[in-house]
Amino acid sequence: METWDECFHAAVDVARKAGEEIKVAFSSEKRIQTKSSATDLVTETDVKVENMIISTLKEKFPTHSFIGEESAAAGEKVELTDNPTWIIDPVDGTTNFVHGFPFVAVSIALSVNKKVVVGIVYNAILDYMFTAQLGKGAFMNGKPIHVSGQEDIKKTLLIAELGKSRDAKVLDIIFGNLREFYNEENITHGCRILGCATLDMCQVASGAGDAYYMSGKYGIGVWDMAAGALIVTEAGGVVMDTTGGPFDMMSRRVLCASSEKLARTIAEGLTQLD
Ligand code: LIP
Repeated sequence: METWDECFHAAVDVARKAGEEIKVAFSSEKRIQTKSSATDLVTETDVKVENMIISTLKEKFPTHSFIGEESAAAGEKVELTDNPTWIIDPVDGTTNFVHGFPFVAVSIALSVNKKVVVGIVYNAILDYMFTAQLGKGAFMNGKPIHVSGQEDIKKTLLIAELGKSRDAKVLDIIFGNLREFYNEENITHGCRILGCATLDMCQVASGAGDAYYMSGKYGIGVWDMAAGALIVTEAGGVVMDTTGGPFDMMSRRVLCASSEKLARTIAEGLTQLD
């Protein structure tokens, strides 16, 4: 079986380098622009870091393909083929980054035959390096991590996101979904919103949170999910579609949980956005 060790080490190295740039920029003045809407932010750091990651990996692996959040925003076609493909979010949690809220991460995944074999999520601000290789387990700062194994919704710390849309109908569904798990009958221990999809998934992987979901086309892309999904499954967790079907990283929907039972309970309670 082909191993992807060389790619794994290259991804860790370039994530660290990206993290250094993000950390310096985090406490400096930022130039902020908007992309698809007034709530979809981008900074010069997002673009600079993505270019650095792509050029570094391209030099090492010239035959590989690339999907990057900012390249996509600039109009590049997002196409996942069987060719080894690097999937990059240079600064996940850009709104957090702009405001100095320290849940910001660089996310790098390598997909081969449309299956993720390497996943790195690095929060340089807090120095949390989450790594996984297919079949080799998940780690935080080199130590193995595991999901909590929680099955009971009533003992769950649930993580969700609000997304970028401010459309009233979309918000009704988003807040309705939160209410489904935050009410008198279906009592979770609590709900958290961190503003950083990749770190949301890593919280589930490390057992700090029990489940996370994000549904719909309003703000989540393959770059927000690819690395995190591998880290969750390698930590013993479950990743599925928010409808309860199989996970498709190109679908813009994800539900991950510490157990199949918990994932199914949440999927049954969710109203879909699209
Ligand atoms: C963000 C996600 C966040 C989600 C936002 C957005 P970005 O990614 O990490 O969880 O709620 O809508 O997609 O744009 O900061 O890389």
